[in-house]
Amino acid sequence: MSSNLEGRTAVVFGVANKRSIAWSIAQGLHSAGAKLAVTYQNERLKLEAEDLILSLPGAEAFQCDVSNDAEIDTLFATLKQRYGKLHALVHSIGFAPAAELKGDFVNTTREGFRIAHDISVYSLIALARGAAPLMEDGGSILTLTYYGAEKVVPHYNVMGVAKAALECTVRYLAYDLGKRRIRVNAISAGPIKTLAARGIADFSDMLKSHAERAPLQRNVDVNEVGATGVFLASDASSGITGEVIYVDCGYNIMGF
Ligand code: NAD
Ligand code: 0WE
Repeated sequence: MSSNLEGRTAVVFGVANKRSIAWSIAQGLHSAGAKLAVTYQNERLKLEAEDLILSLPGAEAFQCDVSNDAEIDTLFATLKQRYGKLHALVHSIGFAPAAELKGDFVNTTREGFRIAHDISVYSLIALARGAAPLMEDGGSILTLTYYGAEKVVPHYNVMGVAKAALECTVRYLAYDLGKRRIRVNAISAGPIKTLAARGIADFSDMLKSHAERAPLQRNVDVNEVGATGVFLASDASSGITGEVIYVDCGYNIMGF
């Protein structure tokens, strides 16, 4: 088998279970021939995540809570020791306290705002800084965003503000890291029923109206996001950096 990521090493953050967008990207990278390191957040998710990760031949599992600088440092020291070089990094992490995704945006708390930005935005900067020295041959960093960064999606609230900051962070990192031949991009995915979407009131109604409005008249499949992740990690996208690529069945182009 010869694929476009043969001889490359990638680290993927954000696998919680088999529905995770990170899992779909990890599977895609693995099929394309990449050697994989996959991380999960904590002990609570370990059992389920490790089972999945270790089912990919050659893949290794590591724990890393991105709110903790020491865990990030330890992880990259381990990756350097284990793999030497890194070619791609996937950041598929977002979090705000559940209470912030209910009720009115005007009631966003200082702590809710801080946590959402720390976990969903600052972590990309910290991970990029950790990965860059290992990307000696250049590399590709990608993250996941959502349309609520640009237009109001009721109840997305502080996550919308955090995703706007994330998209801007992608541009600033792309500028900084461009001279080291490291590209940084975001995929703006349409709504997908993952763990992060569970418990969101009216998510099913949202999926329905999304499918009605989108030019392709359906919702996005998680594996379409996975395939775009493989594209952005590979040399096929060598001229693209600082960009937000929509994988949303065209939803974002509609005015009415
Ligand atoms: P998911 O719940 O499977 O993934 C979110 C991941 O974030 C989990 O693996 C969780 O463990 C991880 N995480 C949270 N806090 C962390 C921390 N402190 N340290 C390390 N990891 C932490 O859900 P998903 O839908 O696959 O979400 C992945 C990304 O995709 C998120 O950035 C989300 O905002 C984005 N996204 C999701 C959708 C959707 O509709 N599901 C649409 C567009 C963008
Ligand atoms: O980015 C997301 C989800 C982000 C998310 C989800 C949760 C649920 C559990 C962040 N933090 C938490 N915290 C929790 O405690 N999406 C793009 C999916 C999503 O979430 C929404 C959406 C969509 C779409 C919330 C409200 C409205 C729409």
